[in-house]
Amino acid sequence: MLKKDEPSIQHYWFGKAYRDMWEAIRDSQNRNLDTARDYWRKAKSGTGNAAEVAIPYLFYGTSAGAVVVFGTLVWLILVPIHIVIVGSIALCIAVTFLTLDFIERGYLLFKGWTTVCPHCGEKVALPAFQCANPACGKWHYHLRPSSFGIFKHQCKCGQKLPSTFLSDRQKLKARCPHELCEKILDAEVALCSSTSVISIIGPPGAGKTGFMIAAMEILLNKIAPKNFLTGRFTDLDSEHFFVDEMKYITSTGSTRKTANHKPPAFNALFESSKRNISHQVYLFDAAGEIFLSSDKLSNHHQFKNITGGIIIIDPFSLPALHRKYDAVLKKDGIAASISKDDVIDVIDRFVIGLQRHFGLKHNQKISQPYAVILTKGDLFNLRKIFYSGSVGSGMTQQEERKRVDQEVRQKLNEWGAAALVNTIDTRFSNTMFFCVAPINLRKKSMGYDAELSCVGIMDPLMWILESSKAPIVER
Ligand SMILES: Nc1nc2c(ncn2[C@@H]2O[C@H](COP(=O)(O)OP(=O)(O)OP(=O)(O)O)[C@@H](O)[C@H]2O)c(=O)[nH]1
Ligand SMILES: [Mg+2]
Ligand SMILES: [Zn+2]
Ligand SMILES: [Zn+2]
Repeated sequence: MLKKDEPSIQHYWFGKAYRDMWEAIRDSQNRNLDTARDYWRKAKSGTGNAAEVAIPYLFYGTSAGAVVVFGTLVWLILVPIHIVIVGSIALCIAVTFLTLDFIERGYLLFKGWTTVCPHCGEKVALPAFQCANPACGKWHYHLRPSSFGIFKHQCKCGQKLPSTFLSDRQKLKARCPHELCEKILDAEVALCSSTSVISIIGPPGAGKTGFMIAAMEILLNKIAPKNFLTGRFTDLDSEHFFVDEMKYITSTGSTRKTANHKPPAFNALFESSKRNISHQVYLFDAAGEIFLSSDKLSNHHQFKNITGGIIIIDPFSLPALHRKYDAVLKKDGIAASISKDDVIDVIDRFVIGLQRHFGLKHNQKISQPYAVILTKGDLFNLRKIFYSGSVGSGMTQQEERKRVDQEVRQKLNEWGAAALVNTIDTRFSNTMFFCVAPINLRKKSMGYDAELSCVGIMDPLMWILESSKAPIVER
């Protein structure tokens, strides 16, 4: 919810001008009446004989009457003229600020600039800006061309603040305008960039965080340079989490379970001054537990702004592979890293959550692109089933994607997951199936050795970014 009270002074022609005008109108009428009262007093001042009483009475009485009648007449003519003049000036200013506001909004729309708060997931049409006067520090929630001012608003402390991006509003300190969040935002990034919100969905332990770390690595170090962009994290929390998680994977062979200590989102900005691009990719990796109840989704506003999604499936949790590999996984001591929950339940609850809380209609399929990903493809060389021998087969990228999509679907059917494929097809209208290996876990004589290998991550990412027309991959 946006706060309504604005600590700015109304523009003169929308506030004080009216008070001044009413003051002037009241004042002129009072003066009229004072003059009439004055004459009336004089009219009654005659003493002596009848003539001495009647003459001033006649003269000043007529004058008092004339002042009341003609004064009021003139007053009645001048008041509307005054109102029209003040109103016209206010109207001109209103037209100017409405036009400028319209142009600014149109420009943002044309550029596709829109941001989603990395902290609460709500869309941020306009951040709140802090008064530049350190002694004041009040937050302004409507710093745009308006009745508070066209290019500048004046804070109640007297400080003038720029109110358009033409007048450098983005240089002010900004924060999320949503009452329950109010976390600091980089105004330049929030105001002047477009955003892809990619949500990662899957049960606890499916491999969402492993995928997310690998996806960010590929975005920053492969996709960005390939498209002549520079990429960086938009906040230190995300950057620290990324570095820590990479270290944790290589030192322990595992990711950390997602809990509250991690940033709710993983946000990076990709820029190219040459190609006039400034695009944020926001990967949202919630703890798998939120998908075990549709009502836990309601706090995560990211879900109403999704531009693309990823459904993570741990293949070793599927019936056939579970039967085949469970004993070996237990013997090797890695059975705990296999997901235990049913992906169909997760998808059903996700869809119910979207219907209950985020406006998805009951008979409506989810239309954004969703990559359905079998992960942990390094274990037992699973990924090789889909990719061996296909390299250099003369297929186009599209044909190769389609081939893998068909093969993964077929294998899922063989592995006892036909109902899962069916659920996905009933709930989503734009999907593509992949198999990846974000981490490579190698067995050693003593324990395991692990690295972030990112095998196959590029393809689903590119597919989602292309399908959702993200400017960083548009040709
Ligand atoms: N061998 C292998 N293990 C993986 C891979 N990806 C994830 N894992 C392991 O699988 C387990 C669960 O992975 P996470 O990525 O933490 O799973 P998650 O879906 O984020 O789980 P929650 O945070 O509980 O929702 C961890 O032990 C990971 O190390 C992979 O590509 N290969
Ligand atoms: Mg996780
Ligand atoms: Zn927020
Ligand atoms: Zn101030």
